[in-house]
Amino acid sequence: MTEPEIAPAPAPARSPLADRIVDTLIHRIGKDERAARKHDWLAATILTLRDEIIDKWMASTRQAHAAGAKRVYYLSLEFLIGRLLRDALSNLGRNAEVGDALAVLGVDLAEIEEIEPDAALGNGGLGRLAACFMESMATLDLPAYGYGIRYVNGMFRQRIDDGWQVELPETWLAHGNPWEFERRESAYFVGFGGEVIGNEVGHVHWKPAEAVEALAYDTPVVGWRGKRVNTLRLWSARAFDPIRLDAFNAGDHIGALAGQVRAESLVRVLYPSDSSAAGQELRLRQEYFFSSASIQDIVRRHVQYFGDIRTLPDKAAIQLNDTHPAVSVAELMRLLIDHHDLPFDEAWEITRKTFGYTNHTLLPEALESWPLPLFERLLPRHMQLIYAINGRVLREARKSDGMSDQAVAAISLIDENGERRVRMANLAFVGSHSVNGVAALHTALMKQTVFADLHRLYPARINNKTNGITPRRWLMDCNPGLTALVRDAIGAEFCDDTAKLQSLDSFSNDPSFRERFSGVKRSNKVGLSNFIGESMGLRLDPDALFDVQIKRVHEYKRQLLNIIETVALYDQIRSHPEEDWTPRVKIFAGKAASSYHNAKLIIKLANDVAKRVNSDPSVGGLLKVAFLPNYNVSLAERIIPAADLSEQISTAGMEASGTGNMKFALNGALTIGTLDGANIEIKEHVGDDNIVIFGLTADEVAAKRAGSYRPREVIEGSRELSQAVNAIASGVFSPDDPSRYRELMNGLYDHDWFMVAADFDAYTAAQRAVDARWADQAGWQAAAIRNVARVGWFSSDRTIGEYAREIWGVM
Ligand code: BZD
Repeated sequence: MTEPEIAPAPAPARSPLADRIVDTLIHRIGKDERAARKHDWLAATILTLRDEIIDKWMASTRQAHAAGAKRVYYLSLEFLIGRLLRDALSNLGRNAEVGDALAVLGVDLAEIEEIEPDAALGNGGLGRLAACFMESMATLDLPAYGYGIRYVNGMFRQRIDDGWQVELPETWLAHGNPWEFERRESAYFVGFGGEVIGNEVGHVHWKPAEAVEALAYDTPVVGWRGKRVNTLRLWSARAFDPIRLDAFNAGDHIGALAGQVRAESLVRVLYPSDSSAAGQELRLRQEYFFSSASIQDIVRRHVQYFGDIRTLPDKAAIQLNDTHPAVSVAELMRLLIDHHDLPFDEAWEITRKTFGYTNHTLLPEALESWPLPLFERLLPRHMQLIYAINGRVLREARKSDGMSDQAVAAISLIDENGERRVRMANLAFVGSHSVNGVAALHTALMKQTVFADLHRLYPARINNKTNGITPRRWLMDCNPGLTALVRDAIGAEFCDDTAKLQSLDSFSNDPSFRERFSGVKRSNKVGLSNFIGESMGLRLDPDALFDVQIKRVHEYKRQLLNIIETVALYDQIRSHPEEDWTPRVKIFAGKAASSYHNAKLIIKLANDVAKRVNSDPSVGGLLKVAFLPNYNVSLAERIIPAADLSEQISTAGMEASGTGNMKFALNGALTIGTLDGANIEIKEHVGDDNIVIFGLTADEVAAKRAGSYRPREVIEGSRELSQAVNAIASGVFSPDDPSRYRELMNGLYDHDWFMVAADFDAYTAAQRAVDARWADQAGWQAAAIRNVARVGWFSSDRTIGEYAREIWGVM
């Protein structure tokens, strides 16, 4: 008997969109369908989408122009934007359509999304905040530009070799960048060094000794529902003379290229330190390079559209993301005075009305200041202007009641203690009409500590804008399961306004909803477990409690507290195997600044502890430790939806805000945290019963530091803590080098600046309270649901609305 003939199923018809993608592939990538590899499909898809975005982009620009609208300029040395394709597709509502079109072509959208490079032009929270803000400004239909640097090598790639962090260059541009447009017409001269001719009274002319050309690359930023498309403009650098032919012809083939090499060094790497001022000349050059290009561009656009430079504050709001762009204050003054012939006083008024400054840290080592001789050599005209600004500010200070000499010295733009230095935070403060902190506690501490005297002189200037995160990337795109579940329960309105998540609250009492909710979490945990299994060979139980701390590694963030507690728990489980322990998986990820010795040692310790614990059959399935290499935005998108417990355990008073804390809560993790940064406001929103708070307050930390805190006594007084610390110090986890952690542990005994010992018992107790809550799964899921329902306020749409109304005057 012959088999009946089955006609092949007719190939699904190609949509016009599929045809366009193929057309792009052929004509712009130069490949046909058979030859195309995944990267070619990725580029063709992005270019096709970009063509559609361009129409909206131009419409947005035209509309702002026609309305004579005020524009917002967000100046940031960092934009941690991550991958863009999924975000753009979902904001345009084109996910399904593009997925179908590619499927017909035999291409899996999820697969090509996964190979898009993660654009890591930032270190951590500050850079990611800038990216969330860009998306929210487009969503709120605000005409806005982001300005930054197009680093050739962004944040380094982290490899873990035998437990140690190894830094490798990140090559995100290796396959080209289909998102960006090179704007050959937008190029500016940026000078360095040289001399100032003339004096402050007459006409002044700065003759730089060297110069580079700043060249613009624009990336479209698509808002939610594609309402508006804004521009992220990143500067690259090139020499005016790419090759000196005279030198080349004379045989100096290398020297002939020196100018180009020097220019390129400006945009070559992101400084990978997030917690100490970089200090090197190249960093100041980067700061001035991007500030100058951006301010020139803003001024050029204003004059072109509005004619009169004196109306700048009515039409432009420039926000300084920390002090990295603070030299912009002096640069705008220079352009107004030297190029637009305005008198100093008028220039100063325009400048102050135009700028706003956001502070992100109180850590003294992170407050930027530059040796005065270096600053003067590199930017002689700016130095003159800073002296003139300082003269004005100090006169005001001396006139003001009750200002001591000490207070006046603290206000000065020049630090006269020891080697004279230019204080960038003071420059940003006096040059702005608004100075904001990023969470309520942080803002209060700014007033009491680093800016106490400036605050007394200008009491109306400091204000708070609690950070937020974009719910598109951090809920809808990274957690489609939860998004669908929430939509089924309360409708889709929350997609346009996260305050509407509130209606989810009552579902916390609905057992069937709780079951579906925990089902979504479980499937996210299975996904993460598979990923960890495949990439690290570590098998995890998705029913264990996933306890996650992912962020930059820094002593103040206290990964060490978490690791020591893990060691203590390990010890307890081994001593009392009969007890009813909650199975836990401790997940860590994060990069350490390459020069930060203790942070790198903490990474090694996490890996050493993982190695020992994971291979110990006596703790079996009860405890596993995983340090995931190369933490970045994409990895965060994978981990956060799978977390049960969010570790936000910084020493109180030290984490300005935190934004990871918000992402976890929005994805239904419970927080274990200190009363620090935005944790305090998260607690107020979710309610005391739905968060686990422990430890010293910021005031108590300050009092302990000022008083007679004796960590040695604390450690010796706690059996669990001393056992864990001694085990680590004596080499239990580092048999190959028993003294590896001796110094690190001695630091706890001797000074314990970060209060690890002081908070240890409270932290352990809080962890055991977490175990007890976990045993009551209905209660746990209910609390997790209430977290999702109650943290809608932490949307960056809300934050940007506040900036727009209260700082920028654009809403
Ligand atoms: O900014 C962070 C703070 O530590 C967080 O508390 C806060 O939530 C975010 C956003 O406001 N600061 C940084 O991320 N800082 C840096 O990355 C940085 C980079 C270069 C130089 C100095 C600091």
